[in-house]
Amino acid sequence: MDHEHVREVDPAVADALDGERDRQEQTLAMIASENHVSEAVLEAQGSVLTNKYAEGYPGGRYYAGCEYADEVEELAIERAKELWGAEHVNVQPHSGTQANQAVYYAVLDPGDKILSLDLNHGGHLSHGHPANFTGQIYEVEQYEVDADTGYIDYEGLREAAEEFEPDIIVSGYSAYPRTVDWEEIQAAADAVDAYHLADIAHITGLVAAGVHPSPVGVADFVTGSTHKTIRAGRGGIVLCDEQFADDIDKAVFPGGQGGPLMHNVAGKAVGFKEALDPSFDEYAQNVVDNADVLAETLQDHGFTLVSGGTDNHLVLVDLRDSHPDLPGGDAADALAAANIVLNGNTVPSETRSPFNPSGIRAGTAGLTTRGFDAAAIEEVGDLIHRVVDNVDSDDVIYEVGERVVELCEEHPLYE
Ligand code: DSN
Repeated sequence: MDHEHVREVDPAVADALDGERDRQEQTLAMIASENHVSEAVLEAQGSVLTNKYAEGYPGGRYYAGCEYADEVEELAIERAKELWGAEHVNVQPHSGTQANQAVYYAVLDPGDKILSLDLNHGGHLSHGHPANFTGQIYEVEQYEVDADTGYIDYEGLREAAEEFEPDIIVSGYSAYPRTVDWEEIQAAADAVDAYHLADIAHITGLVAAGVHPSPVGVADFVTGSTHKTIRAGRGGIVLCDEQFADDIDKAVFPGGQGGPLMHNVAGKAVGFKEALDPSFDEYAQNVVDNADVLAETLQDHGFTLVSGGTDNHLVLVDLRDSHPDLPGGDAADALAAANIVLNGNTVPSETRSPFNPSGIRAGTAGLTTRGFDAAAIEEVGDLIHRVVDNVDSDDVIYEVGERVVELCEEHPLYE
């Protein structure tokens, strides 16, 4: 992966691409929303399909010359149907947020009501945050996790739904370490005649592999991104029953997007094929097992985890008990200096700013892709502890950074 053609034209960008490749090789990608796609997916995403406009859908495009675009999109759709068992799939959303946007656009009018999880409790910007379009054109009320357990407060959600009478309830989260009970949320939606959107962006791969229960066939709409735990081409996806197919397709195009990014759709098709291989189920199970090992290791070192552990691919550490003077952003900076890349994250009952919050979030999807087993993950947990306990020690950060490079070399990413 030398970027030789880029180098001929643009050495500055080639240097940056080489730098990013080396950064990924030599650091631990523990941002819970990241992963490493295969070289096949990279090749598909960097293919000639980037040149093609294909507004419309297979068999009904607005431009000529779409025969290969049709083939690729049909393959992506068929594979997605098989992976998630959905009646209808739209593979064109450019991102998870645009998948959500399509659902809102399909079934809501401006001023309609969204009930969603608070961002500090694990929600997502596109679920109604004031800085996002959803918080500006819809009326939003939020539910929370239980203050004591860190689990979704399903009773509070039901009460909030009865009081607020939302048009849609959003479930599915970006910093929630526990299994989601889709049926509980569906029951709350049914009780007030609301739609239910389950955003499985983080856990698409876990759901496809059956290591997390599926909301498909429970919620009215399921959205996701395609580059996190599912490890396919970058972008988003909408899954729904046939009855909503036309509304969703129109909401994606022309409602919210122009021409689909067909090179990314090709990346999705290739990644979905890889995920249909039985080895992917083993990978997804390993992701969850590794997260559990990480959770236990961190707890053994005295860290407090939101909800006391994890059922999925991520752990959320609330630093306020173990390191009351260390905000999560500063912890993440020290870890990055030691080649461990994760993010500062807000936690329930947040007392700091989102720019330097009280928690750190770490995921195991990327490390599992490069073959980290339980012993290696336990060592990573030890290294995280060493850095967080010594954020002002250049010596510790240097030593941990060196060990991380060795671990990375033992688990190469791209040949
Ligand atoms: N940025 C993603 C995350 O980190 O969870 C969600 O969009």
